[in-house]
Amino acid sequence: MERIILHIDMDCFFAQIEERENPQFKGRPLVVGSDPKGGSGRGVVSTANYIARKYGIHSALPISQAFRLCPEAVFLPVNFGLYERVSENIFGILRKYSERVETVSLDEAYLDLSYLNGFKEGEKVAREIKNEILEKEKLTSTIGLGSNKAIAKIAVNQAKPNGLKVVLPEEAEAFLNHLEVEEIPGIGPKKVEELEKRGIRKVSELKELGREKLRELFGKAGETIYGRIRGKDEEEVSLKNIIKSLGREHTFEKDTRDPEIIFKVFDGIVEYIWEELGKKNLSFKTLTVVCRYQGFETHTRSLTLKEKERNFRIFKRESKKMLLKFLISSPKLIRLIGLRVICLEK
Ligand code: TTP
Ligand code: MG
Repeated sequence: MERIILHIDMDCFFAQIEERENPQFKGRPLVVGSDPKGGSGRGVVSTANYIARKYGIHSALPISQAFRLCPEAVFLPVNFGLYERVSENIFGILRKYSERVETVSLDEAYLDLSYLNGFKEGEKVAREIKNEILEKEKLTSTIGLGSNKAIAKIAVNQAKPNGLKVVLPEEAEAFLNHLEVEEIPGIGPKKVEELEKRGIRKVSELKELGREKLRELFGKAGETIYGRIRGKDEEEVSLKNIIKSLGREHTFEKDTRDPEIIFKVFDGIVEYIWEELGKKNLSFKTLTVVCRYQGFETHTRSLTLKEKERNFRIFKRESKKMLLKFLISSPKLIRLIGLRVICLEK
């Protein structure tokens, strides 16, 4: 059966909420993130509004660099609680339009609209969703519509900001052929580089590689990529109830390798996240530890449990094991550590 999949992603989410709350900053470049401290701050940018992006400022850029690029920008701290409340309101609106809603992050979701009668109706619903969010929350969003999740997501990336893009099933193949390989979800920067060495830039060129070659290049994911670039992506809009990911990071005032300092900070992070899980009555399923070494080289390690879990000892033990591996595997000084958790309903 032909599916109608909608992907929605809010535009510069944290920054747009701050603009709404602080109308006096309208029209100015605005950056949400850690304190730039006049250029000596050591954290990163969470996000920037589209005016600030013109200066080259983007998510995950060191805040000191953002300050250098545009010292006159408005710099605001992250008010996570507020963004979470707004996110819940938005998801509430989305759930009126489909029983199948998969929330991917605070500002992003997939809806299965296959119950509708064709893409014309799908487009109408997409407009209604955009309008309702704008009316109720005063926020703009971007929506992509396609016959699977990958196409819907690519459509969103192309239509940003405040856009709506529909890729009809009969247009899908031509649409995909024209893309650069990095536009395909699942093909990261490292793979893009490898492919480029083989002279492959466009999806149409990638299609010339057979199944076997793709499996060699991408491992297990090769099969998924093989289908995806041909417009076949069977992945369902999941009802797994991944509610959200919770995370916290810490940038040390000075790069360090002192285990006492590092583990003291990490214990604080572990306890903070555990408390948040408790307050929201959530279980955890995936733990990701982030470690950024001196010079900004950033690595992550993840553990996904077979079953969702609610045991603090496991939570703490597994997180610390991953952090320890970072300490052992490199002699470099550490700049930042963090922990992110994918949570599920109890
Ligand atoms: P995104 O949807 O990736 O970005 P965005 O909504 O700010 O901008 P866009 O219009 O391109 O969608 O992420 C949603 C929010 O998540 C973002 O507003 C801030 C937060 N975030 C971070 O804190 N750090 C990050 O590195 C990224 C990518 C996002
Ligand atoms: Mg967004």
